[in-house]
Amino acid sequence: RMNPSFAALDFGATSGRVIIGELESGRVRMREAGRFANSPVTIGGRMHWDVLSLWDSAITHLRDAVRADRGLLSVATDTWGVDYGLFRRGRMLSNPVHYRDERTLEQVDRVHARVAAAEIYAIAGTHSLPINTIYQLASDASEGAIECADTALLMPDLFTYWLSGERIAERTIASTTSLMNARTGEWDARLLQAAETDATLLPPIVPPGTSLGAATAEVAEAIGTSVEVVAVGAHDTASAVAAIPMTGEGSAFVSCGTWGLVGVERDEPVLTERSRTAGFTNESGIDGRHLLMRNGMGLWMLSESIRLWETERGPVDLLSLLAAAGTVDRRLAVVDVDDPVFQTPGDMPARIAAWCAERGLPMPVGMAETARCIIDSLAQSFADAALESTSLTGQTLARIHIVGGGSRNALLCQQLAARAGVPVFAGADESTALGNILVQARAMGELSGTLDDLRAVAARTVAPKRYAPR
Ligand code: LFR
Repeated sequence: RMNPSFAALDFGATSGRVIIGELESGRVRMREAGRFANSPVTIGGRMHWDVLSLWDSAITHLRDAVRADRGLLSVATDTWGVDYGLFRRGRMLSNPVHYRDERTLEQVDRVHARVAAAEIYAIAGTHSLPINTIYQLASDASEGAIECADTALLMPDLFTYWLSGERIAERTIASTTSLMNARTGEWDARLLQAAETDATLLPPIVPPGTSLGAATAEVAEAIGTSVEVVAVGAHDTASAVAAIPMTGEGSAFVSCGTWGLVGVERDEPVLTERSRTAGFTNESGIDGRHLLMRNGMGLWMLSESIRLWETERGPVDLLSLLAAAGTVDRRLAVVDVDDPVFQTPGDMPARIAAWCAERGLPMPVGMAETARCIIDSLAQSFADAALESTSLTGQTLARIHIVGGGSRNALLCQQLAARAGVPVFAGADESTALGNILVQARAMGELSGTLDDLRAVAARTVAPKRYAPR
């Protein structure tokens, strides 16, 4: 019979992908069936996700993939965290709001007046970022939008619903909301109340690896075949970490896309005041694992800089830019990449220069120096977070695994190894899609075993590249 294959719908903050994984002799052959831009739309001063266009692109690429690949058994979605759509009687009421929209800034204090940040941490284990669902729901409640809705579906669950007709909340994505009890993995009534949200608004939580049955007739017709729909680690970070061949104590991970998530995987959440004040958050992983990590800057500063240079002087070739950055030998400043000034869209190179000037530090001049300054600073922040996450869990850092787009950046990997003083293992760059596919394959009975067994398949699929600390 044909090799079984699985489709990952992997939606990132800047682009979406449909990736087909075919299982063959204990490894996954991955193929990108399509890639499309994820372009937020601002209307009336509010930034939205264009979910209909994302859905349409995903279905179109899935249909083309089905034509080329007859062995497709199932499909599963993963996305970024925290965002959601509001529904009433099965229909979406409005376009989901983008987490970078500033409507939640005024909600943080209002919510904290009902439940303190330290209490949220003790229950949900999440660091209080203004993007978190708890503040977004409070904003919707203050505008009367919650009253109109009977269901809120988190971003991946929204696509899962359109695919399958099933309304669920997958656990890894639920863990990004600040509304889920980190120990029990269930919604917390007190936190929901603090967001002025009725407990019935959010569907029941299901664990990653849950089969939801066949796709709807509408979807089957659109893509030209009948497939199963699976809920995997629906949070992209959980799927990315699932495919990291981590072994033993002292392993830290860096999942580097637009964001940089740096931390360790444990059997229990870490809900201490020390981890809270160190800025670490707890999120759910696969098979009941817990991810203790710092949620910070990733490639966003570099991609924002490139965006500006391209508007000013035309196309920028990333590889030549990185090569030029690698040859910079002037000592540059290390900037605090998590400073709020770098979080919003804008003239990143100018902000970096100003940040350095204000502190009497040498300013990077030109594209190569600016890129080098960003990469060195990012490597330093990853190294610090990796060391801190192992220290918070009583381990000694022995190695770092980096996955996602950042793992393709050799300069970043070298700098990370040098600054952390431990070897860095880079890859897979499409770790999120791989993790999605591995968990799907197991849910469909085509793979079996523990998370370690799935990771062995990941290691056979993409051999990590080693960078020595020099
Ligand atoms: C990474 C990610 C992070 C989350 C951020 C915003 O893609 O999922 O884990 O904090 O997006 O939702």
